[in-house]
Formats: sequence, C-alpha cells, structure tokens
Amino acid sequence: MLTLYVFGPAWGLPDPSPFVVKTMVHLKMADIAYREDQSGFPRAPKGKLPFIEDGDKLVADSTFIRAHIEKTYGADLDRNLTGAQRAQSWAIERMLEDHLYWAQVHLRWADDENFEKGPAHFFDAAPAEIRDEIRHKTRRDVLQALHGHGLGRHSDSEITDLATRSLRALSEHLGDKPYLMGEAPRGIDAAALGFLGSILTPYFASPIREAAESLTNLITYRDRMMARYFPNFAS
Ligand SMILES: N[C@@H](CCC(=O)N[C@@H](CS)C(=O)NCC(=O)O)C(=O)O
Repeated sequence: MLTLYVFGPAWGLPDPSPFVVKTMVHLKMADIAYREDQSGFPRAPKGKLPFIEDGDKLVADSTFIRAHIEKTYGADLDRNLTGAQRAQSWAIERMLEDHLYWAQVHLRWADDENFEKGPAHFFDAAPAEIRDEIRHKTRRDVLQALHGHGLGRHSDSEITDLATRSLRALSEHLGDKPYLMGEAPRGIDAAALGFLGSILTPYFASPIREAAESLTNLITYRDRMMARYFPNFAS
C-alpha cells in the first residue's frame, strides 16, 4: 500500500502542513488507499514533507505526488474542467503555495506567542541538552527563508495586507459556488483546504485569521471541505 509521510495531526488540523493536507485530499479524491507514517522526515528526498513511497518509487513534493498519482492510477483530478479553468486552478494554487504560504509561515514562526504554542513543540522529543538550541536554530533558519523569499522583508501590517488580498481573491473567485471550480471538488480544492484550514484554525490568533474570518464564504467552504474529507476534524 502507498505510504504518505506526514507530520501528524496538530492544532485542530489533520496535519500542520497545508501541503500534506493537500496530498491527503488528492489521495482521497483519487480513491487511493494509503497509510500514514510520521517517521519519514529525516529521509525526506527534498528535506520537506510530504513525500510518498509507492512500490519502489519515492516521490517528493505535493505537486509531483499529484502528477504521479494521476499518471499511475489514471485519475484526472481536474476532469471535465476547461483549459481556462485548469489555467485558473494552476494560478490560484501558485498564489496559495508561493505567496499565502509565506504569510502563514510568518504568523506561526515570527509571532512569539504563536511560535511558543505551535512550532516550538516540534522539538519536544529532542534530547533535553540540545532542545533549545535546535528550536532556536530552526526558527532562525525558517525566518531566514522567509526573508529570502522576500515576504519576510515587509512589516507585519504589510504582510497582513498582502495576505488579505490573496484571501479576498480566493473569496471572489469562489463566490456562491460550493467548490472553487463549480459544483464538484477538483484538484485545486485540496490546496485551498490545506491553506484555509491552516489560517482559520482557532489555535493561532492573527490578523490574517481575522481577515479570513470576515470572508464568510471561505468559512462555509472550509467547513464543507472539512466535513467531506476529514469529518473527524469538522467543526
Ligand atoms: N513545494 C513543497 C512544499 C512542502 C513544504 O514546504 N513542506 C514544509 C512543511 S509545510 C516542510 O516540510 N518544511 C520543513 C523544512 O523546510 O525543513 C510541496 O508542495 O510539497
């Protein structure tokens, strides 16, 4: 059976990583049975989760995992979409993964209170004598990556403004539809659930969460997706 390497449920979410949640939903959409394994991070081919092991193949990165399952299992997660809708899906996904993701990194890793109650606990199992050092070094590395991306160079309020623009764009695109591309869920909805779940979890307070909460169609959409794919985590 296919193995999906995950971090494991946390903070009221099936996984703290929106990319892992995206892949879980893709596997469910394609009706592929899989098992989860929380021990894979040290051997992740690209140093990140998710990755999968399928027979003798290791596939890293949620987008390549999707391509692998579509090719290997004959699933088209964008079936019946027009070329324009597929293009929109790709553009929305890039906005979520290469823009909004970094705002979410900022809210979890730069804010002291959120860091202490959230990511700081990733290191709880490390040996006591090096725990604080690893915690401190990893936080510094993540914040350096955020600075390298560019978003981390902005002030808190500028980051909130930019994230809010992406959330508004998502809300406008969704409108009154049940799913982002219409009446039925498609590939893009998996990424959207990953990111909206991460931002809307009541576990972390942030102005970005407040902005998302003011967009009521995003809340009902998140609830609809959660109830469909992760009933145990639905509110
Ligand atoms: N492009 C990757 C992004 C995956 C990613 O950024 N994963 C993060 C968790 S949200 C991770 O594993 N970070 C660990 C690290 O960078 O050390 C994908 O789509 O799978």
